[in-house]
Amino acid sequence: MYDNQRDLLLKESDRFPPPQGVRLSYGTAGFREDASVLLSTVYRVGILAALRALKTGKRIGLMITASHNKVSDNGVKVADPSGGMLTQDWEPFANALANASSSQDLVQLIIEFAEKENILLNGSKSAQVLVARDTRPSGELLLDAAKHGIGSIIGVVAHDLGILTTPQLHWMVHVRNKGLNGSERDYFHELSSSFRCLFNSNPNNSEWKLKDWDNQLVVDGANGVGGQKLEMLKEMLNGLAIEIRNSGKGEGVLNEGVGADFVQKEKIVPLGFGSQDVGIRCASFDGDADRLVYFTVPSESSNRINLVDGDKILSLFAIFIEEQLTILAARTKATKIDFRPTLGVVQTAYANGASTQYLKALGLEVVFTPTGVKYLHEKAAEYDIGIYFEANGHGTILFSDYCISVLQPLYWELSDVSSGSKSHKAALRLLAVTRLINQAVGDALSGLLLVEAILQHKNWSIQTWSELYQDLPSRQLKVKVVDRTMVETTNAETEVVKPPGLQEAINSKIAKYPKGRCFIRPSGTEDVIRVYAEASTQEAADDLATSVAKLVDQFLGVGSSN
Ligand code: 16G
Ligand code: MG
Repeated sequence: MYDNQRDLLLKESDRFPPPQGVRLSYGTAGFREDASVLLSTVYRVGILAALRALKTGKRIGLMITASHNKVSDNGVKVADPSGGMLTQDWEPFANALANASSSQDLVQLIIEFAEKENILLNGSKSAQVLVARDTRPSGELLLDAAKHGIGSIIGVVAHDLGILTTPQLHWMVHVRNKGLNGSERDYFHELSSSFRCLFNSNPNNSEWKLKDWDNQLVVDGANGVGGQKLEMLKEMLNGLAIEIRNSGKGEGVLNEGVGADFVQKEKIVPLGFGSQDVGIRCASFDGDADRLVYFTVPSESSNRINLVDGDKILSLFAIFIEEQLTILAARTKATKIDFRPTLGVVQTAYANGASTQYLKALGLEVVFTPTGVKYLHEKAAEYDIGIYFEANGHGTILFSDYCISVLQPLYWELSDVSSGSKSHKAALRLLAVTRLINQAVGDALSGLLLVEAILQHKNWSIQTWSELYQDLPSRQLKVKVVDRTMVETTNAETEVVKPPGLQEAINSKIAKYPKGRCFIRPSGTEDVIRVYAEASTQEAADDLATSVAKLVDQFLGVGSSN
C-alpha cells in the first residue's frame, strides 16, 4: 500500500471511531443497530464496498436501510455486481472490519485482506460504488459516512442515487453492470411498460381499461419509501387506480403498527385500515419495499385479517408461469427452437406446509434452503426459471440467461407460424415477466404489479386466490437465550444438531399432534432462538410451540420466552 493511501485511511478513520462495547455482525442482511452507534460501521462498509468494486472491476451497491426495524434503527448492506447480495466469502471480513478497535488495526486488516485478494491499493484502477438510502431520518448522516469510506480508497468514487427502495438500488447495480442506463426513470419505464404488455395480452383487456380497472386495491406503504415510489409508478401507468395509505407523508411512524412485517406476524389490520375495507384487496410493503404481502379485512367487528402471504404469492406466480410454459410446449414443436426450461420453486422451513403440499401436487419441484434471501436466491439461480419466496413476502422469479436468450427468438418464430395464437401470447407474457419482475432481488413494487396482472388475467378475486389452499394453523415464538450460537441446525434449519438431545426431545413433542411440524433456529437478526410450530388446529399449534419453547429454555439455560 502506498503511503498516501495509508495516510488517507488513518486520517479518515480517526473521524469515525468505533462504538465502545458493541459487537457487530453482518448478519442475514447486513449490519443493523440503533442508528446512533452506526457511523463507524457504515464508514467501514464504505471501505469494504470500495474494495469489492476494485476486486470485481464492476459497480457495487451500498444501501442504508434497516428494512422493517423501528425508526430509531438503521443499517447498511452491500450489493454485488449482479445486483444480488454481497458474496458470503466476504462476510467474515465485513465483521472483522466493523469490529476493529483502532484505526491502526483497521488499516492492518485492509492491507492483509487486499494482499490475500490481490487487490492493488496503488490508485492504478478506478471503480464506482452506487449508494442510496431509504427515508429514515438518520439516513443522510450515515450515507455521508459511507461516502467517506468509499472515498478513503484511492480511485474509487461514490455515486449518490439519493432516496430509493432497496430493490431499486439492487436493480440499478444489475442493469448498469450490463452496460445499460439504469436510472430511476428507466426502472419505472421497465416496470410500467412490461405491466402494460401483460395487461394487454389478456383478450378482455385494452389500454383504455387500465384507468377503469377494478380500483379496489389499497396499499399500505409502511410509512416508508415504498409508498412514495408507488405514487411515482402510478403516474407512469396513467393514474392506475391504486389507493396508497401510510405513504410516509406524515401519516404515521415508519413500521409502527403498519407494514408487511407487522401484518404478517401480528395478523391484525395495520393503522389506517379498518371496517371501511371489509372484503377489499389490500397489500402491505415493508419499510424498504422488498417485502410484499396481501390481506383482506374479513369483518367489521374484528381487527383480525385474512393474510395472503409470500407462499400464496409464490403459488400464484408458479401457476401462471407453468400455464404459459404448458401452452408453449404444445406449440414449440412447430418451430425450430427447442425450449424446455427447468423450473424450480424455492421455499424455507417457514413456508406453510399446506403451500408445499399444494405446489408439489401441481407437479412442481420444491426445494428448501435456510432463511435469508441470499440462500434462496442462490438456489433459484440454479434453474432456468427459479421462483423463490419466503412466507414473509421476500421473493422474485429468476430467469437464466439461456431462458431469456431463447424466449425472444421463439417469440419471433411464433409470430411467423402462428401470430396472435395462444402460444405466441404465452411467449409474449413470459418475456414481459422477465422485464417486470426484478432479476436482482425481491421487489414489492414489481411483485405487486405482477400479482395484479395475473389476477386480471385469470379474472380472480383475492378470495379465489386465497382459497387455492387452506393454511395450516401455525405459531411463532422467540426464546431469549444466553448464547444463540449454541444452537446449530442442518437440513435447511429443520433439524437441530447442537446441543445434543434437543432434536429428539422436540420430536417427541411433535409426535403428540396430528399434522404437527416444528423447528427451532437461531435468529440472524436478533439475539433469540425462534420456534415455529404447525398443527391441525390453532390450539395444537400454540401448545406445540409453547412446549418446544420450554425445551429450548431447559437446554440453553437462563431465559424467558414470549
Ligand atoms: C432478514 C432477511 C430475511 C429473513 C429475515 C429473518 C434479507 C434481505 N432479509 O430480514 O430474508 O427472513 O432476516 O430474520 O435477506 P431472523 O433471522 O431474525 O428470523
Ligand atoms: Mg425489507
